[in-house]
Amino acid sequence: GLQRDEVGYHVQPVVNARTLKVKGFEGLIRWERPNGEILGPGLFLDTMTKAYDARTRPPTQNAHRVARWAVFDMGRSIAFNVSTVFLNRAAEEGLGWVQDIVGDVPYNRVVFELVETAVEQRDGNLARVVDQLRAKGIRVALDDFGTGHSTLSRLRALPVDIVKIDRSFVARATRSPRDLELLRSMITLIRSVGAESVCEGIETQAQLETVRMLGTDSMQGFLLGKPRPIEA
Ligand code: G
Ligand code: MN
Repeated sequence: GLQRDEVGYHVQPVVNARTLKVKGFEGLIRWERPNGEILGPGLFLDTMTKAYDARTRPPTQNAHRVARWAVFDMGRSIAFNVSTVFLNRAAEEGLGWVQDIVGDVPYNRVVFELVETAVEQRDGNLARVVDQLRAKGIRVALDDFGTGHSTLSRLRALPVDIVKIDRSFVARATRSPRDLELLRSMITLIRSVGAESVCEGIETQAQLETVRMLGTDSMQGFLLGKPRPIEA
């Protein structure tokens, strides 16, 4: 698939919860197979990164083109997912890899989302590399907040700009008062540490209205836009 150039980034809009305007895009890796099937990273990323580069460098196929397209409109940003395992190692080699991913897009339009992988590890150099990125004006997001390792200790350890609340919390918030209060508290907590909150997985009008009512900064989800190729 890599050799046939079938692997690349699609984009999904991130929307300002107050103005409902698109404020940026998240790049999401997809394998478009010749039979029309579109595979998400869960099905191939581990295998691919091993084949692609022993250091599990994030793949960069059409990344530059996608990044340039995303930030064409004034003020919009492009986000890429990077694994904390990769970042821990990358702390040693400077920030050359940043340009490998985003090309010549200005740093202040770039977001890196820290995603947890299955590999259990200690944070080590993570805080240092987050500082290095932020010193360049790159924003850093904590992805899937509330699940796995992406939780309060991470928020304590890392001075992130953005926290993305996992979609499981959004899905439940419209179902019970307890879950609603949990989501409200997460949004408040994120604001109180000076970060911007993003509610992920907005699929219904009720979820959209709920997270706006709770005062989240940004929203993302199928209702607002599914991941699509930039051509679409
Ligand atoms: O871990 P991260 O938050 O980066 O995951 C993004 C993934 O979530 C993408 O693969 C995307 O297809 C998926 N996704 C985006 N929006 C929605 C949504 O509204 N509902 C569901 N179920 N998945 C979504
Ligand atoms: Mn993400």
